[in-house]
Amino acid sequence: TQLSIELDQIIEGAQLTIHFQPIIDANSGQVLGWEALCRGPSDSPLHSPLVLFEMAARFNKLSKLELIVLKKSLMRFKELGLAGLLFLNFTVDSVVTSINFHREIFDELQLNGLSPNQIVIELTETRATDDLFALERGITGLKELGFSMAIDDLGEGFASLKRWIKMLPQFVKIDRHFIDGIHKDTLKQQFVKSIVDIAAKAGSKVIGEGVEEEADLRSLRIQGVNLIQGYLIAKPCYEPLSTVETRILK
Ligand code: G
Ligand code: G
Ligand code: NA
Repeated sequence: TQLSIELDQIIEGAQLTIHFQPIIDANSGQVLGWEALCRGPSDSPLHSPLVLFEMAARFNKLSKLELIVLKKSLMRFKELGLAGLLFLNFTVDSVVTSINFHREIFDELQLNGLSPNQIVIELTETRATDDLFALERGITGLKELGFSMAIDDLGEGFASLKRWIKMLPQFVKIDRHFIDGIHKDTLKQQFVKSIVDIAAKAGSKVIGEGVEEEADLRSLRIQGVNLIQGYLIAKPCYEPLSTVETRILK
């Protein structure tokens, strides 16, 4: 079909672009790092990474896609001269089931003159495997190579919160659903507060995702969330300014 042809073209590297969105310290305004977000061709349903990754999974081409996204992200990060940490999204599958993949990430970094301590690997809480033993082994392996870990979209499944925290990720990212409108929602405030408390015990830093409003940012800071990402600061961008003009609350 037309879509599977497009998928192959994307996997060959053509038409795949990487956008970057900053993650900042809301107190100092300093950029902590950048999340790489991939995009297919703008006129295709595969523009959305959600659709793109679902298609790739269905055609058994997930690891090929992840490798090309990785290559492009590293190349573009260097090309743009961005400073700070590079946050990369990976599927749990690739991290858990393919130990070779760890080596591939490592080798690609070396090719680009980057080191694992500049990389934060984001795993989404919801698309987790049931094989917790394998997951833990995969994460331990990556940490031993010097990578940092982040749990993405935290809050989508509250029951799994404790088990994720057990893996002592350097970062946890709170899903934007819990951020949106937090300034007028005491339940969301309590939820975020409890994540901040548990994360502190685990030594994880908390990032609030999808911050769009100043009032929500203010509320997040009251709950102890100082690292933020969202349209309020900057949208994901093909050519981001390396110095993000931040609007920091006094
Ligand atoms: O940028 P956008 O909101 O369209 O992203 C939608 C989803 O796609 C997000 O959950 C994001 O984590 C995921 N995504 C974006 N880029 C990548 C990528 O390079 N790899 C993986 N596995 N997921 C990605
Ligand atoms: O699941 P993950 O955290 O990787 O999702 C990142 C997605 O969230 C990207 O698709 C990005 O475009 C989107 N995003 C980033 N900031 C905001 C925001 O402030 N509001 C909304 N609605 N989406 C955002
Ligand atoms: Na992410």
